[in-house]
Amino acid sequence: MFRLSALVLSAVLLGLSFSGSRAATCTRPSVRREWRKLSAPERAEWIAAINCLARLPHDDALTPIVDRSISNIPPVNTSGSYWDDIVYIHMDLNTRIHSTGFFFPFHRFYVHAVESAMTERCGYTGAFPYWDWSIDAHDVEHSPLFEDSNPISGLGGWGDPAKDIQVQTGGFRHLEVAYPVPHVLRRNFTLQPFLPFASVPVFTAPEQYANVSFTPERVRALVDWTPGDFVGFQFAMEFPELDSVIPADGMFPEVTIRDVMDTTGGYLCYVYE
Ligand SMILES: [Cu+2]
Repeated sequence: MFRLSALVLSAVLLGLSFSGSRAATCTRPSVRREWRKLSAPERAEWIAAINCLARLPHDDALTPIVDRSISNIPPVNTSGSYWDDIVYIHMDLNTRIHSTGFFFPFHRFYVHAVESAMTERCGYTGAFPYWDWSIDAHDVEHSPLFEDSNPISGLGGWGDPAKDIQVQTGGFRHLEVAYPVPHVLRRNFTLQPFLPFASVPVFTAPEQYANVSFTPERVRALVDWTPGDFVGFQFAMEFPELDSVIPADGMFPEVTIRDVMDTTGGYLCYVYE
């Protein structure tokens, strides 16, 4: 029943898919750089663009497609911001985009969509940065990324436990977010992230410490499994249907998995430094 309705929905969405994408070309790909390689003004511009999206109003185009009895999330908060809408689609689509063939394609699409919103709505001029967390995997808690308290260019530290773990420093210290309830950005750190899910059978070792399972060596082995080969990696994870439309809850023009298989194929146009 659920699968059937998902199929019908896919067929409907297919007709609405973004058809011009395959004709696009990519001659000057943007270069995504590691956060530490950005200058302070470049970091400040990225933070300012996120904060800008968080000042824009809710977009009525947001149309959740997953029944809330399945997504198990709060309803849309129309007093939230455009940034909250972006966050919401990731929550709404959780069961569609995680542990399925949409996993890699959706997240490529999603980061691209956020970057485009930053550029088009907030005048952001840079490329989307990334975090090479294998550098910090041995001690994520003390990663320099979370020790930069600069009020304009820093990501700020962990939240204050005495203040509802709300972030007190850095460029996001005033960021208000709407879900699950309106609050200032919280940021917690735990080495046992899966402990709360101990009763869920899929987590076979919920008490395990994250820095044991995700050593730099383990991360490297995962990446090197199919080095630089997103297509091979994607197929190895789960055979995707290339014509499947990536869901976007009405927020962004929809494209197919095929459109995001190549980061310099035209619809996407970026490389990693
Ligand atoms: Cu995700």
